[in-house]
Amino acid sequence: MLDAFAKVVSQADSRGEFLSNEQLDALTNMVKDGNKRLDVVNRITSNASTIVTNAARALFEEQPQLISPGGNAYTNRRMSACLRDMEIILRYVTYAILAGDASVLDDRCLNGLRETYQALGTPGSSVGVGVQKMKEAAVNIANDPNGITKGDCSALVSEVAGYFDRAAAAVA
Ligand code: PEB
Repeated sequence: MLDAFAKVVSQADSRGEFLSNEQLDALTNMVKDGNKRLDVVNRITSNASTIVTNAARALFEEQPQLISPGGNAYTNRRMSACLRDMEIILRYVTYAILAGDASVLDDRCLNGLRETYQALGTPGSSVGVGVQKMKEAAVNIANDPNGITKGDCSALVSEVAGYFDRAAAAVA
């Protein structure tokens, strides 16, 4: 598992080079915007159950076959497995946001997930739709101007969106 700092160290070391100015500049910017990053993680984390529940509800509204008899989220057992999966994915996305690097999400969550869903007969594309819905909610929460000093969060928000897109693409 890497974070943005460990990543540049490993890249530089594999070439036996000192850190480049570009690498140091990028990390300096990351440190400067560190409070924004922690705020976004905090906001998503504190709203995790709402994000998961609303995304699942919207998914089942669009794809009611999932909760009809024989559907992949029919029965309490499958429904709770489904909500749990969405929560796991959201949790790893928050780790990636904090680390500023996708490797924790890739290595501990997404690696092999597509094959797991294929083996279970769970429609990965539907999981992908659920993840996209969590993305919309998380981005709205991150961009909410209430209760914070206003600033430019566009780069951070597109990084956040990118982790959700990565998760959705890994299973769809
Ligand atoms: C991945 N999901 C399920 C299983 C596993 C995962 C390993 C099988 C074992 C179990 O049931 O617990 N586990 C999960 C994950 C990690 C992990 C992400 C990452 C570290 O360790 N059903 C739907 C929706 C979707 C869904 C499309 C959006 O209709 C999910 C939610 N996942 C779902 C369901 C099951 C499952 C298991 C229904 C149960 C499948 C079954 O037993 O029939």
